Amino acid sequence: QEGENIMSYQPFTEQTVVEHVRQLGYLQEGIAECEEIGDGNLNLVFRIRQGEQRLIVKQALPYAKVVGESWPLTLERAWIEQLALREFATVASRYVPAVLGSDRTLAYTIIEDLSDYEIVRTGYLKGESYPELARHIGEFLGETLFATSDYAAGPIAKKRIERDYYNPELCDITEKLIFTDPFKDAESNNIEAALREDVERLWQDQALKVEVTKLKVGFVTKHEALLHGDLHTGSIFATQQETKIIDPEFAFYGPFGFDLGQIIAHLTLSTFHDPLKRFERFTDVLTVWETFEKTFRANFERAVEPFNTDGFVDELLRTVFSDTIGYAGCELIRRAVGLAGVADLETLPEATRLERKRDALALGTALIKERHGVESIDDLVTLLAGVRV
Ligand code: SR1
Ligand code: MG
Repeated sequence: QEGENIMSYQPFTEQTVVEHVRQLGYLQEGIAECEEIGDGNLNLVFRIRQGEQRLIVKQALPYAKVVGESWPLTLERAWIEQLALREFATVASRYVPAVLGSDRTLAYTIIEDLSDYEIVRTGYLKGESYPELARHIGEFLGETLFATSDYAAGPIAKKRIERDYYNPELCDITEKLIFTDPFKDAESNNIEAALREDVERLWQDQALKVEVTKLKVGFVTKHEALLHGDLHTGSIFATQQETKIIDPEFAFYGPFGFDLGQIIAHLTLSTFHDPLKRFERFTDVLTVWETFEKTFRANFERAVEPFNTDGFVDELLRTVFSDTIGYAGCELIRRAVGLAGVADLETLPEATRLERKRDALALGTALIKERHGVESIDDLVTLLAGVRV
């Protein structure tokens, strides 16, 4: 824990957060501008400005904002988030914001201001493109997934890092909202009446449910590397040249393919909103995977014994690839019927929205069931692009 802190937890207001960071020495006396800009599902986010000084303070609430106080949620996630940002920065500092401060009791992290950047999902909804984004994401994942794995750190060092990322409550949200609830008549679901029949058909697909169970087992049992855990386009800030990955409060040790699958699902969802960007976004899918693979393979040259066995990395990447496809499928389905919808779908006019949600269900099902038969990233892109929009 940084510094001495005698305060107990209180959610900040625009006034109290300014006073707090002033006491810490980040601000001078006098007027500072402060705005709460959080539009995510869980936290408060304050942007503070005074002259040249610009800061972001992100504070966890003790409940899930998207549902309300009836869904209590651990404040420890804020501590895990700043630890993960610092860990990622050790090998990929160009792709994460600088952490300026953090407090475990008050559950906040202070990061550099990213006002010159835009949240990628928001940019996409306005028709924006980010030409470097896919390569940056691929490099970020190739660097961080390797660096935090057994293959780089060795089993003892890796297990020491892993201890810090025991994140059961946030993992439980993912397990329920992605792998369990969308596949049954759960209270948390948000199913449009006109989609009910389609979703009921999904619930009767026993072969699909077996495959989803296998993917969930992989999520809970494969402690391969430190994941971001929620890598959608709302967790990425970008400009035309730069990319910053934020919000790793769901960070934990999980399967290599999970973050890859999530970002591929969200690149695909963005084409459901803007079909004219299909070629660009599917090229991005290709670039994310190819850059990840190239970076991971290059790093693997220095894998520790006995993992540096000839041919092992090829086998490993084949499994990561099929896991990636399966996790992308689960994410597509949950964003169409689960608790946390996405603006890419929700802002569409009704008739188109229903069609695109059906497409998400069909494509998600195909990815999950056919993942072992997809031989290459080109085949995956062909499968993704096969959905009519
Ligand atoms: C209750 S939290 C709902 C969703 O928001 C987060 O961003 C994660 O995606 C989570 O599944
Ligand atoms: Mg988030």
